[in-house]
Amino acid sequence: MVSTQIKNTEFIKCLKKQPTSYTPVWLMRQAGRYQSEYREIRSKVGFLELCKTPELASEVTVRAVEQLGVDAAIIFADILLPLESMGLGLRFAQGDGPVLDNPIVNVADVEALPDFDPKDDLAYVMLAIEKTCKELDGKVPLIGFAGAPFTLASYAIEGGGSRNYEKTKSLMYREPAAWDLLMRKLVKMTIKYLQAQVDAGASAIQIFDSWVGALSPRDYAHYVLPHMQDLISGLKGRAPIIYFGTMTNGLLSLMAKTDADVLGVDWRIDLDYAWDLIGHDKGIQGNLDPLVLFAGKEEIEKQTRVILDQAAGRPGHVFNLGHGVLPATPVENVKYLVELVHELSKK
Ligand code: 1CP
Repeated sequence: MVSTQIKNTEFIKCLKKQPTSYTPVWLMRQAGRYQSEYREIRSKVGFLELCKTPELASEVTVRAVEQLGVDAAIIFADILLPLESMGLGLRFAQGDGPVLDNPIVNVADVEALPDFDPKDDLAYVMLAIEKTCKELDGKVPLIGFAGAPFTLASYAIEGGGSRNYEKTKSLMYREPAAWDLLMRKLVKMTIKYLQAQVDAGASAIQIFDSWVGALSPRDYAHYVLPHMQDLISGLKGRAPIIYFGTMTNGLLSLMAKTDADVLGVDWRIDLDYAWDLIGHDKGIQGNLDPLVLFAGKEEIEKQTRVILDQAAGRPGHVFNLGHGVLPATPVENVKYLVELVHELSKK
């Protein structure tokens, strides 16, 4: 347990919808391939080895904060790590996405999933968090994270990334009892995992439901929302919670029925309209298109101003991209964006 006093509390205040002196900003995938220092480390160690070596995971986490001047760090890890502990056989194939060699196929596979304790099996994540908090010395708060049950299930069932989620939705529709059991097992594991991250020093939590936008609102309401409500209420009070998804325009008013403090939205919706749908009792995070960082400075400024104008200086807006920084993004544009948000939003 690390109890260093956090110096820059703007991000945490914002998550609690308290007034801040400027709009806090951090970026999903702020540590990654777009940085030459990251590519240098990755030329020597594999991605999983990087995640499992607390010194290195901590180094890339802290470097992103120092390089960009963002208001929060996010621990370098991956949402898929718990699936390895569940025996699904995670690997990252060169140039391709993740592969799970033993995907879930049927009810028996769901029943056989081990009831592991993330505190032990994923101890390397907690060690990386402790080390990172020490390194940061309270400079900015650290975000802990996990995948949401639907997004995790999609990898566990498809055996990797997917376009149409055929196997995932087939199991959901055809084996509702197995689906329900899988969701409940993932919720139970994720509550323990995120609690362990908070105990290790994380000051906030983000739950990534990157692919939940593949569902219709009625299927989300029926097959996923009750589990998200259990997950988030199981964590409530431990640390502020951000619930993020993409392509969620039709789901936002349902996602708002969870106890999340803040919803993360992508760029496919105007921020002011999204906030109306969510309700102003919650905060909002987003929502610049990551591709805008491939544009010139003028365009970046124009689009950043639009988002800040739409947020209208209300407490509870965390500036972020609508999804992660892409590997080919120019580093100088990422730095420029952070400076710009700070400068334009200063009160
Ligand atoms: O070096 C490399 O090539 C690895 C690329 C990479 C990185 C940098 C992967 C593989 N994961 C990560 C780190 C990561 N993943 C972080 C670090 C913290 C930070 O943001 O700086 C986080 C929060 C994640 C979370 C994650 N992993 C998500 C949710 C966010 C999102 O992008 O939607 C998902 C879907 C994953 C799965 C995953 N891991 C890696 C890849 C390439 C993918 C996506 C594959 C796919 O499209 O299905």
